[in-house]
Amino acid sequence: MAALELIIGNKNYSSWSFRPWIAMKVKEVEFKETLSLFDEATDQAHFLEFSPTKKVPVLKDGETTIWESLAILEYLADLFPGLDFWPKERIARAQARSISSEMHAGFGALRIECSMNMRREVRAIDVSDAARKDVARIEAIWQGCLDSSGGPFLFGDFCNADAMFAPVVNRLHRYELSRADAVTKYSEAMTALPAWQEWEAAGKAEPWIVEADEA
Ligand SMILES: N[C@@H](CCC(=O)N[C@@H](CS)C(=O)NCC(=O)O)C(=O)O
Repeated sequence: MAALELIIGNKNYSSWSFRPWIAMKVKEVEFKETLSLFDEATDQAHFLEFSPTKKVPVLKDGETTIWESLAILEYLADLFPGLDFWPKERIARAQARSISSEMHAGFGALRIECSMNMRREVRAIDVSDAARKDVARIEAIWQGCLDSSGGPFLFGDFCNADAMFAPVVNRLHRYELSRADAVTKYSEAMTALPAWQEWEAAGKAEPWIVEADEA
């Protein structure tokens, strides 16, 4: 098997990069990590050298390029069927895919107003009604999943759905957006992961400031 390479942006802000990265770490998949930094001056023109959309993350498997975080997670599930990137059980798997698609396509207000920011001080900001609705929907998803599975992750063991929601744990905490029980419990499980802690420590140590992501 060719070596896998995951190309990501920085760790402090790049929430889409974080998703496949944490899934691969938790599932102990070996990969080469390549950081390709954002460059506001050129609008990331250099991303076009490896990414058809000029966005990160990108997974390279030999000559093959896979882009879009959710497609990367699907590819990993195909590549490593024994690692349960999706839940084993068919209905749970369908639900995990439903909420992952919802995350991939939605929650725009929350994502735009409250960028993932690993080193941000914990401080509330004024957010729109749309962002509040996003938070309420996330609380309901997490509560429903934890009730059904018994936790500690959305479908019991960590799976791709958890990878898709991982950056939201940072947002709800850093912008003081929720006090729901499900959020507290789920955030405890997520932030206890060595993979989470590795990413967060690396993000905090980065020197780069992206003004647009500093709410
Ligand atoms: N839908 C894409 C979103 C990727 C995305 O927006 N990535 C950001 C970084 S987190 C990016 O590369 N931005 C650079 C740009 O838009 O120029 C995915 O799921 O991978």
